[in-house]
Amino acid sequence: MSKTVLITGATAGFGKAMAERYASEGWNLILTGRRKEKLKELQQALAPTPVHIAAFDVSDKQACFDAVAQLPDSFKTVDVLVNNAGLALGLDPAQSCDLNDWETMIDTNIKGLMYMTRALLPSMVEQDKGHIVNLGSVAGTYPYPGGNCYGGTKAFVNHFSKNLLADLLGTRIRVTNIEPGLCESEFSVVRFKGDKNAADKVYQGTQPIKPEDIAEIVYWTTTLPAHININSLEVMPVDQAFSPFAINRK
Ligand code: NDP
Ligand code: 8X3
Repeated sequence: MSKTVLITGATAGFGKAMAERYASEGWNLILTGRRKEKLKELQQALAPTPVHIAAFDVSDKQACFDAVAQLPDSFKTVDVLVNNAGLALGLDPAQSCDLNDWETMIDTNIKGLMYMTRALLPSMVEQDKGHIVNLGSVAGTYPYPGGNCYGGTKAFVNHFSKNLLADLLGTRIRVTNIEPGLCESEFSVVRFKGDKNAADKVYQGTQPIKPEDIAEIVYWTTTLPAHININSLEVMPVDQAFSPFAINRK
């Protein structure tokens, strides 16, 4: 019988690439995001793969629980939940950034991920099977100027993922936190609020990771033998590395 994956944020970037990857292996798909038209386009492009779409904002608690409660019977058993929907907004220093941006990042990257997890976990526990893959980031481990709240939300994702594993010991449920570095998607266009030039500069002259690469890695973690859990996986392009500590000199 085909397995089912629920991917949040499937209208673009990693989520869309994951939808294509899982569809190519014969999985049933539940695809979510706010842009209904994009979900419909993807559903059509993936035909005849069985695809259920649900357009909602993950920061809306009720909408998350409703979407899960209203899954059609043939999609009710979710084998893999990919908590991928998320965003960075702005790169301004903490002292001058827009507080609304911080709230949106917390509502989406933290609360949305929590709601979807909490909505699906009881049925996973009841069936004693399932896999939750969260999209963290290298920003959750390594600070950088302007990373402030975005990095904070991804640090939450890292620790929440590991704490889930602690609670789920004794079940067959797996939890994985994928922590990518520089990847080209709509991510920077969103971060710079539609400024495509600023977004393009992030990737200029370098070879970032592609959404398809992340899709491959996510797919791999969820198709390993059932006794193996990848707790976390940090992945950066070869063209990205670390800097020395910054020092202020008078
Ligand atoms: P994209 O901007 O390309 O895609 C983000 C997806 O999230 C879209 O499908 C968007 O759909 C969805 N989304 C955003 N906000 C909401 C919301 N409130 N409710 C529902 N869906 C939402 O970014 P990526 O594919 O690059 O990013 C995916 C994840 O990976 C994010 O969590 C991001 O933080 C993380 N990540 C990205 C990295 C990168 O460099 N690109 C590196 C490390 C981590 P819609 O607009 O239709 O709602
Ligand atoms: C996205 C990677 O370095 O832009 O999570 O924060 S970074």
